[in-house]
Amino acid sequence: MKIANRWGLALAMVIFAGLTGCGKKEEPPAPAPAAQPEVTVKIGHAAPLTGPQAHLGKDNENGVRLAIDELNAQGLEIGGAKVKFELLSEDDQADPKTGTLVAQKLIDAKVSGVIGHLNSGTTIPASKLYNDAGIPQISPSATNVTYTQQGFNTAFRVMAHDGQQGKVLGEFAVAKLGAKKIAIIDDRTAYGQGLADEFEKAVKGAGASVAAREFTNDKATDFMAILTKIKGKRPDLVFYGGMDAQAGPLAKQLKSLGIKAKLLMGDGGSTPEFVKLAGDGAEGAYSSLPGVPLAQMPGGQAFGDKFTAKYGQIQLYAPYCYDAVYVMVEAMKKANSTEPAKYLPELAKIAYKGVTADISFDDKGDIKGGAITLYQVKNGKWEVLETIGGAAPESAPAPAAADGAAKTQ
Ligand code: ABU
Repeated sequence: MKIANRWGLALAMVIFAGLTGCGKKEEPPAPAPAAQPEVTVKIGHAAPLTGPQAHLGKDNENGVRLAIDELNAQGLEIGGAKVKFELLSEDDQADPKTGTLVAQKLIDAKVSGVIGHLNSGTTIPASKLYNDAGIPQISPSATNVTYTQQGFNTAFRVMAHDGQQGKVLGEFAVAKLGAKKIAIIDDRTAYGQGLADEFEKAVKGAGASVAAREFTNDKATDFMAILTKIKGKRPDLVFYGGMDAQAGPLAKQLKSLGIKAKLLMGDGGSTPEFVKLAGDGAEGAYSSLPGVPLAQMPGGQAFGDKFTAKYGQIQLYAPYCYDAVYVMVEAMKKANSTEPAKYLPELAKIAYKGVTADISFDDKGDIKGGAITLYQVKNGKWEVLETIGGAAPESAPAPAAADGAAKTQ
């Protein structure tokens, strides 16, 4: 009986303890860890997305988009918050006035930085607005010298400018192509006229004469009157400062008029679109393009594969747009802030290994050691001739043979 009672008492105690928790107070459940804050960081982009340069504007936009998509997939944390980048892309129509309107729109939308604009004619007036708002701007393609000479600490560019490009083109025309009597045409844009001026200075310095200086505009497609006038001057080289939408028909009309002069252009004509528009007038044309050929860029091959799989053929500046985004975000990471005033000082002193080059800026915001490459259309394709200048990046592969090497496109 005693044993039975003892077991009964023990059982009662177990039940009681189970009901009361052995007299201990029940701990409240641990609070769920606070969800990590997420911030949306707006990156502005502006380029002509309609009109004759829409193919170039979309190319720029896609370069920016590829970088933003990759960065979002990385799930970056900046300043203690998970960061999601959002692309705000605006069509400036390659028009200076529209350029300032869309710049103000991006500023009002509180973008943290701007990649663009594509054209010098829009980049330069927009840069004052970005500077007044303290917003960093990296142009991937505007090459007019003035952009970075206005004293704006917010203005950067990731390719060599037209002071460098015009000099290389002028010396190439005289020393390598043997030009003695030259005709120059430009489209009266900040880029076209600015590059033509730099080219004229360089060819005169190298001992050639300028037999004609003509101009058109960036919407024209009929150049017969200008070319007929130039034909009478019998130049041995025609230089065109402007974009492919004009350079293509101009090359075609040069051929149809039987003008034997060599055709030379800057980066604006250095596209697959030029070859398409010029038809049989494209063969033998020369151009320059800031930077090294895609095959010689440190990350050119990988970038080219990714970009073409997603968006098709590279037109011109897409790799530079991609790098511009990464450079901006690298500065944000270093500052541990996406606020323009906080990451701007880091941007100014950045040293970043991009796909196009090792990128760092001089005190004006221009890329240090920017190269210029010369090309020629051979059998309907742009082929590399030679690269002038540029610092060899540590990670660059050995340069490919000039002939037959892949061009940026
Ligand atoms: N760099 C040629 C095209 C863009 C521009 O500077 O207007």
